[in-house]
Amino acid sequence: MHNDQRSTTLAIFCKVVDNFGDIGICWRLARQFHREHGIAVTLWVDDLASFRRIWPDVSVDAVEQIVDGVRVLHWRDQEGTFLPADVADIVIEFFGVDIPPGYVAAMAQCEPRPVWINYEGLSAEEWVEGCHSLPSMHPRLKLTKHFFFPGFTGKTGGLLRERGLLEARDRFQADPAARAGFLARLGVTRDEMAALTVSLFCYPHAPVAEMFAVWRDGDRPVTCLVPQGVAREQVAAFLGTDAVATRGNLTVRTIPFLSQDDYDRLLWSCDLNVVRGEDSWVRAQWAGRPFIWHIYPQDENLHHVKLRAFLQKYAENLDSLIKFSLCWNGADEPAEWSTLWTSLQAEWHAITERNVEWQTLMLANGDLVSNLLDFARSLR
Ligand code: TRH
Repeated sequence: MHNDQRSTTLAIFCKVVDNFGDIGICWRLARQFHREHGIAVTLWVDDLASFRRIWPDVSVDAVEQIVDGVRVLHWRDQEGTFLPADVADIVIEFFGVDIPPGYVAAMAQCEPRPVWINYEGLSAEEWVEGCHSLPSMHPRLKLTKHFFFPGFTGKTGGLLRERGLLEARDRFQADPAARAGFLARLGVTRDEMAALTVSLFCYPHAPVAEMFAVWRDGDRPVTCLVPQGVAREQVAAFLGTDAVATRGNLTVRTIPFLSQDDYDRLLWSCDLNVVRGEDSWVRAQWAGRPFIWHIYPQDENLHHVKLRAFLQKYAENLDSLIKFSLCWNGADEPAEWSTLWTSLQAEWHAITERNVEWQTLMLANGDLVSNLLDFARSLR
C-alpha cells in the first residue's frame, strides 16, 4: 500500500455460492472502498446474472466493465498468469474462496507483499473475537493472510455501514410523502400503505403459510410485500397467479426484486421486516424497525447456536421476540402462532427502544470498511 491514499488498489474475489448474500456484501464493500476512501477497486465475480439482480446497471456479458466507479471482472476460471504489477495492494478473498493460483504466485513476488484478507461471515458467537485478525501462513509461499470478521463488538471488524446511511434513513422516515411515493412506485395502494406493512425476505422453509393465516384472521389489516421469487411456493399458494390478493385482513403483494438501494428504502418504509442471511439482516438493524431474522440453515442445526448467540446479545429481556425468532427458525415449537404474534405486538415498543440502543452500541464499533483499512495499514 502506498502512502498516497489515492493510489491504493484493492481487489475483491467473490464467488456467488448460493443466493445473493455473497455478491451483496462484496458489492457494498467495493462501492464503499471506492466512494468513501478513493481506492481503485477491482471486483472479481463469477456470476454476473446474480449481481445484476441487486444492481441493474451490471452487464451480464461483459468480461470487464466499470460499474459505479468499480472495475468489475468476470471471474470465469482459475487460469491465467499474472505479473506483480497486476496485483492489488489489498487482496480480499470472500469466505475463503480460492484465488487463481497464478494470482497468488504473483502476490508472492510483490515487494512489499500485498495485504491478504480472508473476509469471514458475521456471527455473534464469542469465539469470533479470538479469531478476528489472526494470521495464517501460506504452506509454501512467503505469504500471510489474515482473518477479518465482521461483528458486534469492538474486538471485531464491526458492521458494514456507509457514510450518511442513518441520516438518509432519518430524512426518508421523517417524510411521509417519500414513503408514499416509493411504495406507490412498487404498486402499493393507499389502503395497503395504511395497514401494518411487513416486508418478507426469508428462505423457502420459513413458516410463511402459518403467519399468513394469523394475519388473515387477525383483527388489524396487514400488508405483506414480497420481492419476486421469495418463499415462492407459499406465496403462490396464497396468490395463485395474481400479483396481489386480499383474504380476510391480509393483503399479500409481490413486488419486483429491488436494487440494493431500493431494498433499503423498503426496509425503512415497513413496520416489520423479515430478513435473512447476512446482508439484509444488517440492513434491517440499521433500518431501525422491528425485524425477524431467518438465518441461513447449516448442517446439524449449527445455525441455531448462531441464532441464540445473537438473540442473547440483541434481544436481552425481549422474551416474545426471542420466542418468535426461535419458532420462525424451527429452533422451538410454537403452541399457537396467533399467541406468538399477539405477544410480539405487545412488546413492540420495547423492541423499538432496543433498536435505538443497539444502533448506538454498534456505531461505537466504527464502520467495517474503515476498520478494515486501518487494519490493512497496520500490517504494512
Ligand atoms: O441471499 P442471502 O440468503 O445470502 C446468504 C447469506 O449471505 C449467507 O450468509 C450466505 O452464507 C448465503 O447467502 C450463501 O441473504 P442476504 O445475505 O441478506 O443477501 C441478500 C442480498 O440481496 C442483500 O445484499 C440485499 C439484497 N436484496 C436486494 O438488493 N433486493 C431485494 O429485493 C432483496 C430481497 C434483497
